[in-house]
Amino acid sequence: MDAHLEETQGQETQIPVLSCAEKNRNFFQEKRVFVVNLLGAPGAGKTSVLERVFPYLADKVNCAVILGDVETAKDAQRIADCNVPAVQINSQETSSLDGEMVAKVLGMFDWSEVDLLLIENIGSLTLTGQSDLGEDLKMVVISVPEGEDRPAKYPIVFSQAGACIINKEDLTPYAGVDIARMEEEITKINPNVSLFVTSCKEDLGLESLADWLMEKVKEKKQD
Ligand SMILES: Nc1nc2c(ncn2[C@@H]2O[C@H](COP(=O)(O)OP(=O)(O)O)[C@@H](O)[C@H]2O)c(=O)[nH]1
Ligand SMILES: [Mg+2]
Repeated sequence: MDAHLEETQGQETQIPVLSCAEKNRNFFQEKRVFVVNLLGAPGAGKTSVLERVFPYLADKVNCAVILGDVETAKDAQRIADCNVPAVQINSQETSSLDGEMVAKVLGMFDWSEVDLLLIENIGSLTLTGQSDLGEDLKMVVISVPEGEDRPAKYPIVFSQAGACIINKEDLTPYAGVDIARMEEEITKINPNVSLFVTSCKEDLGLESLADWLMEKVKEKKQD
């Protein structure tokens, strides 16, 4: 029998048994909240991109953030300092968030006040590629110093992403990395990905990213 189906006793009908991720997805659909699963290596700039994109979303889109880290609530504090509701999950021995971990904290937000939920997954380019939290979209952050060959080495996460942010553009002269080649490597794996080049230090590309997110939020409301 299909893993997602169980037979009800004495009846022929099969009732679908939803995974936690599917239940989350139904919940977000009901609330018309657009959800991003934000992936990337530790230090790529996931939290920084959130901090820097919020000013462009303020007064237009209500955001909330769930943050996954092995230990500490440092990232949740950074987001709370931006006046955005944030809940930290500490995964300890698990290297990726899962639907159940996210489901457990959903009661901590006032959903009437949320249009866009950003879930910063635990820093990794391996397991997180397959992690389904019930999101609408996976967005991966790669930083320039990680190098042009990073997408080819970790293709799953890039192949599953609806959007990719190439961050730390300001470090290009020091890193000796060709951003155009990096973009080529990413689109070779995933031709349909939406690409953004950003610098959190120089406030580059973040307004475009905010505009794109606002469009996604609008589409979800009309869905
Ligand atoms: N030069 C530069 N540094 C950045 C940029 N974005 C983030 N950083 C730095 O990179 C480090 C890791 O950033 P963080 O947002 O914590 O990464 P995360 O682990 O992916 O959430 C911090 O020291 C940031 O200040 C950027 O665009 N340019
Ligand atoms: Mg972080």
